[in-house]
Amino acid sequence: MKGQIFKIHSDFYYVHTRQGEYECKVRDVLKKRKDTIVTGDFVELEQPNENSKQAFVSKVFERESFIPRPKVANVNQVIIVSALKEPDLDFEQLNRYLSFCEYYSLHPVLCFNKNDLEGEEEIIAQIKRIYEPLNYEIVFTSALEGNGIEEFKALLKGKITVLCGSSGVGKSSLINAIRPDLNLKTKQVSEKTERGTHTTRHCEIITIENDSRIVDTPGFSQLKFDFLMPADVGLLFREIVEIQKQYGVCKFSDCIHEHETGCKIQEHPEMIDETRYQSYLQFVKEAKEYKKQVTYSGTKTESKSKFVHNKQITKISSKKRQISRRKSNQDIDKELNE
Ligand SMILES: Nc1nc2c(ncn2[C@@H]2O[C@H](COP(=O)(O)OP(=O)(O)OP(=O)(O)O)[C@@H](O)[C@H]2O)c(=O)[nH]1
Ligand SMILES: [Mg+2]
Ligand SMILES: [Zn+2]
Repeated sequence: MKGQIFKIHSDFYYVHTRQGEYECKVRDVLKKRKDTIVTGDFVELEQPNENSKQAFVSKVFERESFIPRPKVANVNQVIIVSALKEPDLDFEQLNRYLSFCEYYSLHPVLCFNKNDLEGEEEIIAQIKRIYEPLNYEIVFTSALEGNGIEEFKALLKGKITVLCGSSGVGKSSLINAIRPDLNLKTKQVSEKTERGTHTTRHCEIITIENDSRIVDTPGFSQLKFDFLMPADVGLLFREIVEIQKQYGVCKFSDCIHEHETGCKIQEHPEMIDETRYQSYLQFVKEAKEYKKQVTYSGTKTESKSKFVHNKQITKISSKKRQISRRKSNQDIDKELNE
């Protein structure tokens, strides 16, 4: 029997199958390999007793996608939720989510919530000006008044969607708007800290309808671009890729489009919005700091790589990252390299 893990709780794995939900343990052979099973994994179940709703996970199928924080497999869409107002739209955060989607090859949709508030015309015009030419899918909603909610719901059909976005933008409210019976908790004074532990601990796939599933989490919010080479950051910006397609590549192959001569990106400032370029520079800065750390610790970058827009991105191996990170007393996020 095949199924999908929708929740993991201590040693129990909850699996959704055509025959209903099963509470499972994992066969010991699978346990030996660390981190083998995460929420979203498709698995094979063995039923010791036909009438029981308990079973064993005996096999894990290959993943189509993986997000490291929180760990979720097989997600095929990310809805990046922002508020038009309250809190103010943070373009850098939005671009960060977008670039992560590009990096993980996940389909992003931009959702701008709270469109019931007054005086938003200017920001809406700015959003359209920046993101429509980049061909990102955009939806404007109000979880409170119901604007755009049908459209939002339609986006979920046939997909496993992760909702990400800063605290207070209305992610849980949006889910409640399409499924009021779920009655998810929304903004409470103490929610922020609680939510932190909640999302990392119990990341759960909620079934909205038969073929619509959603994960309510802040997504990869804390991540920085400190795991790739500065010259590869441009591959995560569609307009930069487009400029090079139209006007050719920069003079230097490791150009980071900052102050170099013969840089096609700097020759065509009209092709990239200023807020996008500023976000780009910030991500390059993060990648540069990391490169410096790696160089300082006397290690070289590794040949492990990944393809984005058919171009190879160099990744720094987990071993090398550990060495330099230990130096700076930071957490190690091995999953990034999986
Ligand atoms: N005016 C207006 N307020 C909204 C809308 N959606 C949500 N809110 C309010 O915004 C606040 C935050 O909403 P939540 O749904 O808790 O936000 P969240 O994104 O889940 O936040 P975290 O769980 O902390 O990440 C609540 O007070 C909601 O009532 C909307 O469309 N319009
Ligand atoms: Mg919430
Ligand atoms: Zn350049």
